[in-house]
Amino acid sequence: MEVWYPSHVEKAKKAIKSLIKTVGGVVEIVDARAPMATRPMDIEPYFSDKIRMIFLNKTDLANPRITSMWVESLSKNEVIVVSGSLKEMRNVRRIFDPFRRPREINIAIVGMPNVGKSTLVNMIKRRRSASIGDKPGVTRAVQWMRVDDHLKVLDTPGVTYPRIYNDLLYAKLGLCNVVDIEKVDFEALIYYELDLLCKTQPAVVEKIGEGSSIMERLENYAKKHGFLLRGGILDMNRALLTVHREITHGKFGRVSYETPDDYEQI
Ligand SMILES: Nc1nc2c(ncn2[C@@H]2O[C@H](COP(=O)(O)OP(=O)(O)O)[C@@H](O)[C@H]2O)c(=O)[nH]1
Ligand SMILES: [Mg+2]
Repeated sequence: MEVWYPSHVEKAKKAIKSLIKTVGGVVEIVDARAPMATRPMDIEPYFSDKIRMIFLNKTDLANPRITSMWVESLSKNEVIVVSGSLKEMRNVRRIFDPFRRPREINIAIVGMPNVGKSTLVNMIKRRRSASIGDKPGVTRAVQWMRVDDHLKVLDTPGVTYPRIYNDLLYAKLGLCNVVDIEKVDFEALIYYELDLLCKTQPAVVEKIGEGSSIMERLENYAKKHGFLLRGGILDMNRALLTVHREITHGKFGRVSYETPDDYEQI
């Protein structure tokens, strides 16, 4: 499997490295449906002297039982582990409670594409309308948002990119929308996704439609939805893309794509 976004990876890593220098704490946002696959592992060495939090976001889409397993298993290290759904959260500031110290602390948010970094930043911004610059009149690349008297958050989250080295990881990242479906061979990616679900979550695949194979199920799905091309041919691409969107947006239920046990066996 090819490395995805090869040039961005190094650039993003460099940017995060310098961003991290200015903070005392880091929130790593991951997707609760695949917390390990979406974890920004290769930049974690930069965080050794920081207060670290892993925030499992999008719990509204994940299997709650598996999310609890992940929180427990990730908490074994010296990391604060929190789970939740930014979409459903009322008081977003509470995410930062574990960082509170008597003196002021600055925090950076990092994570892979689409995990919810901007959502979190915007939620903080909405609470405190003005972001605060370093010094007035000085050109600055960095903006801080004050959460309260003791806590400031960097308003430019660090984007990290996965190094994709196998089909399984690629499928998980596709299912978490970390991989932009419009920038890749979506047909191949969605088949990897469905293959993963067939093996681990057959009940989800059954919801696509009747059939003894994925292809047959997709055909029935296309028929049921009237996805037809000129001449009455089934529009299978549209079926694939719609199924992908419905699965990843929770229309087929709350599904997790990996459990801690998948990793302990290695
Ligand atoms: N279902 C669900 N969607 C979320 C949640 N948090 C963010 N999203 C959605 O995920 C998508 C990506 O979020 P965004 O903040 O842009 O991610 P970023 O790329 O990390 O900045 C958006 O469509 C958000 O509305 C959540 O807790 N649950
Ligand atoms: Mg963003």
